[in-house]
Amino acid sequence: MHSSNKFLLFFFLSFAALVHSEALRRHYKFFVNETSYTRLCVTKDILTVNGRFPGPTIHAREGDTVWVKVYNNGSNNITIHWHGVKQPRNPWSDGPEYITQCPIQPGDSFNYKLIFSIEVGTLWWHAHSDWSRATVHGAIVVHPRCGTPYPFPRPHQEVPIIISEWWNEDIMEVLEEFVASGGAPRDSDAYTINGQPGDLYPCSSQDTFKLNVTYGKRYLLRMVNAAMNEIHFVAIANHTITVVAADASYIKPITVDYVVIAPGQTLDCYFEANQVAGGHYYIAARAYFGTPALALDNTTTTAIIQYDNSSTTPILPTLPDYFHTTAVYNFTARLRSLGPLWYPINKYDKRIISTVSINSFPCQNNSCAGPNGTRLAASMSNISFQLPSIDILDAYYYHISGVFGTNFPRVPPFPFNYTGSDLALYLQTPERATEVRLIDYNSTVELVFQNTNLLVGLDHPMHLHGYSFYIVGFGFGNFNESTDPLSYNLIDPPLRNTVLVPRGGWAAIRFNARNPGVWFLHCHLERHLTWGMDTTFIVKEGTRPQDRILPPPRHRPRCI
Ligand SMILES: *[C@@H]1O[C@H](CO)[C@@H](O)[C@H](O)[C@H]1NC(C)=O
Ligand SMILES: *[C@@H]1O[C@H](CO)[C@@H](O)[C@H](O)[C@H]1NC(C)=O
Ligand SMILES: *[C@@H]1O[C@H](CO)[C@@H](O)[C@H](O)[C@H]1NC(C)=O
Ligand SMILES: *[C@@H]1O[C@H](CO)[C@@H](O)[C@H](O)[C@H]1NC(C)=O
Ligand SMILES: *[C@@H]1O[C@H](CO)[C@@H](O)[C@H](O)[C@H]1NC(C)=O
Ligand SMILES: *[C@@H]1O[C@H](CO)[C@@H](O)[C@H](O)[C@H]1NC(C)=O
Ligand SMILES: *[C@@H]1O[C@H](CO)[C@@H](O)[C@H](O)[C@H]1NC(C)=O
Ligand SMILES: *[C@@H]1O[C@H](CO)[C@@H](O)[C@H](O)[C@H]1NC(C)=O
Ligand SMILES: *[C@@H]1O[C@H](CO)[C@@H](O)[C@H](O)[C@H]1NC(C)=O
Ligand SMILES: *[C@@H]1O[C@H](CO)[C@@H](O)[C@H](O)[C@H]1NC(C)=O
Ligand SMILES: *[C@@H]1O[C@H](CO)[C@@H](O)[C@H](O)[C@H]1NC(C)=O
Ligand SMILES: *[C@@H]1O[C@H](CO)[C@@H](O)[C@H](O)[C@H]1NC(C)=O
Ligand SMILES: [Cu+2]
Repeated sequence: MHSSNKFLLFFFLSFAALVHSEALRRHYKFFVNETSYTRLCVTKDILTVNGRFPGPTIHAREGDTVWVKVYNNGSNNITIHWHGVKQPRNPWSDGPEYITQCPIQPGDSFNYKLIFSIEVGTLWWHAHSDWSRATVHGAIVVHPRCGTPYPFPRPHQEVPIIISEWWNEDIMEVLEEFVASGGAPRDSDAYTINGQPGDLYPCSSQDTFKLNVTYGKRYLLRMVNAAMNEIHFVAIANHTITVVAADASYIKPITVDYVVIAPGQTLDCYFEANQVAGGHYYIAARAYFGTPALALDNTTTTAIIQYDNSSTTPILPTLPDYFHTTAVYNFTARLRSLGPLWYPINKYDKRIISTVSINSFPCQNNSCAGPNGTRLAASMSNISFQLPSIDILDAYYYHISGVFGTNFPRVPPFPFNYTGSDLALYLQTPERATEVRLIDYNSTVELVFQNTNLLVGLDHPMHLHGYSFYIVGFGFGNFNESTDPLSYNLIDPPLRNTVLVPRGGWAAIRFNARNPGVWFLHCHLERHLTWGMDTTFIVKEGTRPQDRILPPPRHRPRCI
């Protein structure tokens, strides 16, 4: 090579490295406060990080450790969860309030330590206290290790696409009204893409999120569903989408007309700007409800892809119908992990079966807004989980008794025809308790979620903290312990942190319990989380020092 070329190449590479490493910081500062925003012609204060909605993107590299100091400059308690970051041995920084920490109170701060391990791709962070995550959330981009390319063609540009949900009322009022009434929460007024509803809503055309594209280039969309209560279909008019990763784990690429993304999930996908005629095209997202029994927000949020040499009215893509369950599970069935499995899952040590149900409690004078005047609830294995007032991690670590019990059952306490119609009314009422399940260190767990048709059968995105798990199977009807495992995929199941459990069906996951700690397990639909479709797994410590929970950070928020 000619020496001046060499010099130029060296200069170029150093410059590229500089640009990249600047994005990869080890320390971030998050200032949480109320900031004024206008959407749908309504101006109100929303809780934000650094004044931004959605909040700032965190960039990290595979295996990094990153610190985020969160200052609470607002007027509500807050905690932040790093969704999908496994935090090996470090439950202290996981974030769910009253599970691994007490909230950061106004005027206080907490320095979270994020330990990345095998995650690569897109994750996200969000508030994990009351309903603050409606506006307190942002993307986490985990870049591959230095010198490791993507296992797919290099994109020209990478863009976060964060779907979320907007209420014209204050979110704390929505939550209070919801809890007080005993019924369903009021519907949101819009969905948003990167904080903007899009031009199908009033007062929104100016600010619609737009992505300029050049013919012949490839664009990587780092998609997050941060919506509170709805699973979404997403499509791009006249462009197919190639999905390459799910929940920060590579999959065998699939090319599809639409994607399905549940709250808590992420998808890395690219599209080719291949329209010779140029033009403007909508990226559109709207909800999947599963059943007409729910009247949820049925609006459509949009962003626009615009080719640089044209201006036309954007074209809308076709999205599957609100009730199209087959369209959802056709998509999820196609996700297969790309590489070899991280650990063997052909055998398991313990199978846990848990029902996931919508329930109701009796209400004084039948005055609640649930069916027949009852109070709506939700449960796992018939236990509607109650948050304690001291976090479970502290209670466990410091042996404080009376905070939680260890009787979360291995199988549902009484069997019934879970997916039957006309279920007996008495089955509707769960127990209220704070019961966890203890898991042996390094055991391989199979966890089967059995959906039920109590009150209304709905799809539930179940999220486990501290782990990614292999989704080995799912199906419709009641899980059959002798026949259903025969059709498991033990070859290339997807590795995810949130699994969609079909309405009227079941889903089975396997994971190796090698991350000791206190890990929340819950439905990622916020209303179901509030109603108690939650539990906690305590994975015991191993015997060697490197198999134990890290020592607690010195300064932590107090529970008083
Ligand atoms: C909230 O924080 C943002 C960014 O940190 C700052 O610009 C703004 O002034 C703050 N607002 C209030 C009301 O303190
Ligand atoms: C934010 O809160 C921290 C303490 O948590 C305080 O030191 C800082 O001055 C506050 N910043 C603003 C802008 O209020
Ligand atoms: C995108 O293209 C439009 C029209 O050509 C232009 O006005 C706008 O500034 C561009 N936006 C960006 C971010 O480059
Ligand atoms: C986009 O797709 C629609 C059908 O879905 C077709 O009618 C239209 O011609 C396409 N437009 C362009 C610009 O390719
Ligand atoms: C836009 O650019 C493409 C590629 O250069 C070209 O083929 C196409 O004719 C252009 N379209 C318009 C409307 O100018
Ligand atoms: C959305 O729901 C409203 C009733 O709440 C109904 O009037 C409207 O037709 C629905 N829109 C769509 C696109 O289904
Ligand atoms: C789902 O997949 C099945 C079999 O692979 C196919 O017959 C069916 O048409 C698909 N349905 C949809 C809505 O894509
Ligand atoms: C329930 O009804 C009784 C008698 O009708 C009444 O005294 C009481 O205030 C009612 N309670 C509520 C919560 O409405
Ligand atoms: C409401 O009460 C009626 C009459 O007792 C009963 O048939 C129905 O199943 C009840 N619905 C619910 C959701 O409890
Ligand atoms: C469970 O309920 C379904 C739907 O009502 C019915 O088809 C099935 O036969 C029932 N199974 C058993 C074992 O009763
Ligand atoms: C975990 O269990 C496997 C299989 O029983 C064993 O080979 C391995 O050494 C164990 N690892 C640890 C860290 O205990
Ligand atoms: C904030 O957190 C503290 C500590 O857990 C708690 O005592 C207080 O009730 C919380 N405040 C609100 C409004 O929830
Ligand atoms: Cu749910």
